[in-house]
Amino acid sequence: MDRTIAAVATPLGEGGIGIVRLSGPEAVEIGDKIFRAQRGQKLQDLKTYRLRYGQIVDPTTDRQIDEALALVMRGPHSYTGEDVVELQCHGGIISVQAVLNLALRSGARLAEPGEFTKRAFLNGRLDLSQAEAVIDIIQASTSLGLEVAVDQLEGSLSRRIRDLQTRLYGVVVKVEASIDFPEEDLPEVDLLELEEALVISLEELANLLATADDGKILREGLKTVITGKPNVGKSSLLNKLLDENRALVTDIPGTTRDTIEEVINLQGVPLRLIDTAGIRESEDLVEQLGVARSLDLIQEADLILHVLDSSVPLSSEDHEILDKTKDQKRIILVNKVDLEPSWDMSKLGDLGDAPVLEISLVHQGHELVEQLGEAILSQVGSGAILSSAGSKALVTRTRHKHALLEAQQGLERALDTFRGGLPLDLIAVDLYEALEHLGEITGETVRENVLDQIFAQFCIGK
Ligand SMILES: Nc1nc2c(ncn2[C@@H]2O[C@H](COP(=O)(O)OP(=O)(O)OP(=O)(O)O)[C@@H](O)[C@H]2O)c(=O)[nH]1
Ligand SMILES: [Mg+2]
Repeated sequence: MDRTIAAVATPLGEGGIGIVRLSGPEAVEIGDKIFRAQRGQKLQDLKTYRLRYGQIVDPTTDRQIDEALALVMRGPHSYTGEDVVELQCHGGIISVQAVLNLALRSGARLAEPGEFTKRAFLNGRLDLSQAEAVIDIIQASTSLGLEVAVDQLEGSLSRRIRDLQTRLYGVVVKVEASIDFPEEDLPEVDLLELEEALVISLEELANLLATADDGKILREGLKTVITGKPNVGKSSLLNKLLDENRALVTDIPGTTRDTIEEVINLQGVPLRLIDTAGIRESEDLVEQLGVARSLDLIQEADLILHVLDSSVPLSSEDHEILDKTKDQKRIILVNKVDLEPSWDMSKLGDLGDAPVLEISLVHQGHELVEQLGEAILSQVGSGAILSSAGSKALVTRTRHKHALLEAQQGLERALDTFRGGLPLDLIAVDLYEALEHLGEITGETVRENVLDQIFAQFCIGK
């Protein structure tokens, strides 16, 4: 962090303003090399959080590149905790790039993706779960997802983790104290307190883990795979839900070859809708590849929308798909009910608790979209998502979920040891392990390569 980094912080493209951001020990110095304030004042003499109007000038040729506002924010009270200069220029692809190049030629190094936020983390401005929330805010695809990410940035998850850590450190202190004394000497009440602290911590972990499925859906979207044999109306369903003619629809079976993915916002829940190639045996190589992809996607789906055609006889393909998806959350859509039926519902056999909807994608309009939306939300139990979001911390990342699961296992072992009447020092090992896993969430005990992976998901300039 001894180098000063620079990057364009605004999206690449035409816009009213484009911002080049500098952070590091020489941010102000480099700023002064390339920015000339209208009134001649140096950025160096500027108080923190002040703006100056002036020109960006190439110091080697004295040529003016753009006009700009320069903002100075001195560390440690800046986003990164370091000296930061933001040059607010005109938002053109060439102009912003030219200003960045000047900064690079004047001593800055191009920032890596997420490096500003990484520095904020390393300087203690944010913990790791808050840094992750920054990227979630930027990438949120619905307002509900945004709400949860903002709460996390504000510290909702960090606080829950810290409370857990504090309680467990209390247990560790007691356990270590007791190691110096024979167990009989530990007062009865302390032992009870110790057990209670473990039990409460396990409950808290279970509560957090219970939010992980909903949290993941909010952050990543609900992977919803539209499947069925050829020509049943899968692409028609995608188009209907998107309200646009996104996928080709024809009466030729095997129209869709590749997968088509689009995101829709279902009452705040991002739905990643994926239309797939109709599943059947085929001689055609391209179609075979499409079918293989469809089968893979079925495995990865959070929710299956299985479309059937009521106007043609049920076939072995329909039954195969029903069998493949029997353990998954699914909704069965019996389509084309406007046509003469060629089979009745009893033929479908036992479908567990999957809802079966009779629909006509050709004849039904918006009321069908609403009906489908409700069926989808009720199937994924996202009533819970909608009511829980915003009111408490949600575990939105798989990384956090795994850390919590590991911590849970450690604590369960500790409790077993305790209840088994084994020596207390055995508990300490498990407690330390649980604490270490909790520390991964906030970043106290996280490994360097994990950090790199996390910040690599950011955009450059954040
Ligand atoms: N009568 C009637 N025809 C429909 C209905 N839904 C879809 N179709 C027609 O069925 C044909 C196939 O529709 P698609 O949406 O392309 O079906 P698909 O399942 O995507 O087909 P593949 O991509 O070949 O697997 C088209 O001609 C649609 O217009 C419906 O509710 N009623
Ligand atoms: Mg299709």
